[in-house]
Amino acid sequence: MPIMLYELVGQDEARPFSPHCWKVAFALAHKGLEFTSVPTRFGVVATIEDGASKIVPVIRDGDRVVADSFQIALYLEEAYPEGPTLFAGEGGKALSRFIEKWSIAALHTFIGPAILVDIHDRLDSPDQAYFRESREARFGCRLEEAAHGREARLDAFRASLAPLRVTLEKQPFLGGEGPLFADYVVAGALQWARVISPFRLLDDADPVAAWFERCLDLHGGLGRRVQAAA
Ligand SMILES: N[C@@H](CCC(=O)N[C@@H](CS)C(=O)NCC(=O)O)C(=O)O
Repeated sequence: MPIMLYELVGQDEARPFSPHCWKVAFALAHKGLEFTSVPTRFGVVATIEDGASKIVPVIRDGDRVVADSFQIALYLEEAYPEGPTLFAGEGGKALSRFIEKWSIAALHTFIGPAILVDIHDRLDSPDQAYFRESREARFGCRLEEAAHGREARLDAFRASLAPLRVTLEKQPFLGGEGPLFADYVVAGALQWARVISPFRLLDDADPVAAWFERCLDLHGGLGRRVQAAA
């Protein structure tokens, strides 16, 4: 039986948008594993798999239920050693942790506020109320205020991607010649915005944009199965 991946969706079940769920979808495909996406709305996240987790992604693989994108990647690496590696060894696991933290600090802190209203508008109405209340409490302001001025902050965001840019000018993937989980961590953040928001994060001429396009091409174009939000 294919692995089940609980993925966050809004009004359109065919458009999973969570960055962390995308990391796992890419990781499953990287390992050559079939999976079934289980569209999951905010309102039911806490009830899936008898309340196994308050957040998604969650996977069920036979008897095993695993939550959290990084834990899932570690699980896949251990359970499916015959598939292509996600980490290229213990050092790669530690370095991927750094990339995860950097991605949260450099990408999520800009992308999250910038696309809050776009996410809200694409949720179904019970989820919209939950999302507004929980995110306004988290950000300490209205969703609209958190997103306000995103165009003015865009140049600084693009400049902050310099470590990624100079690396990807020298090699096709963060993993080197081919992708590793570190690529999916960063690509998941960019895919979050691509799927849920018409706000364009990257300049087309940026080597980061070229790398992201390569990531979208991987695994039979998995990332392109969902078109960019219009
Ligand atoms: N560290 C976790 C973070 C997962 C996470 O934040 N998931 C969000 C969606 S992107 C969630 O499920 N939120 C539920 C909620 O806000 O109620 C991971 O890497 O999987």
